Amino acid sequence: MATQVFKIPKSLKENMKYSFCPGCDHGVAVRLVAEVLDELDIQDRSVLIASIGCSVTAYDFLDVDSVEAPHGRALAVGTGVKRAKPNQVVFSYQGDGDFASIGLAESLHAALRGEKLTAICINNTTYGMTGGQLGPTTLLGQKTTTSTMGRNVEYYGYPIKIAEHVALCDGTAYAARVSLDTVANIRKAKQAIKKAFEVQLNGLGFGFVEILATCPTNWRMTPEQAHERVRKEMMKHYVPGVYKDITETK
Ligand SMILES: Cc1ncc(C[n+]2csc(CCOP(=O)(O)OP(=O)(O)O)c2C)c(N)n1
Ligand code: SF4
Repeated sequence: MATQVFKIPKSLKENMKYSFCPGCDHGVAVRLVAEVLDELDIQDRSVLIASIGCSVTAYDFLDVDSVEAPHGRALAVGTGVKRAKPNQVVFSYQGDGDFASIGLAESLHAALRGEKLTAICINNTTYGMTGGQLGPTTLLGQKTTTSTMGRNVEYYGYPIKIAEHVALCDGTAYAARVSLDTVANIRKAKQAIKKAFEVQLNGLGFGFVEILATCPTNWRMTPEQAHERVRKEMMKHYVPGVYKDITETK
């Protein structure tokens, strides 16, 4: 008898039209979220708070209720949804620009308040949807359409280490940074996403995962080159790891 080794998660919509560019890690990240929703059996009571940017199209793929809260306001709206409906599982799926630039105040204050929310932040070191402008996570020296000579400290300041900042918030129960550059790291990423949902399910506080991801289109690279860049440049500055896990100390 044949063994099934691959199946489409039930938390993904059927016959969806794929909208991400070839080699973009958004597709892998969204799928991991769907697998976690399946494994935790929470699809029916989950609410996605969608953002702005390429990440917003998560609502085209995930078969869950969703609310769109663009321009960085995802976790403010998520707070309202969760407080009104505490039995729902509320999570955001945001880009680094949305989460850590225009939405930095909303994001950190949700963590500081210890909202029982899960936030997934895709860090591709650029504003993807709008054409590859400099974002809060753009690395020093990185050329973008708005930093054509490369990011320098004098003009643009330093890139933000999001997971470390979130971990410093007292209301954060779990904060991790993961990468999708290898199969082993994709597996680790899924475990981190699961943990970020579990802390919400157990009422422990804010759960957060920063996912290092490719944007081959705006980096003007092939998918292979883009993953190499994640390994050689991004992971050196944005070191993967678990930055806070209060379940470890309980
Ligand atoms: C106040 C404001 N300025 C600019 C924009 C245009 N805008 C829409 S999406 C986006 C970039 C989002 O980048 P990011 O959050 O990194 O997500 P990605 O597209 O990389 O997934 C920008 C700047 C906006 N929506 N609102
Ligand atoms: S522009 Fe970048 S982030 Fe957006 S879908 Fe294409 S590769 Fe992905």
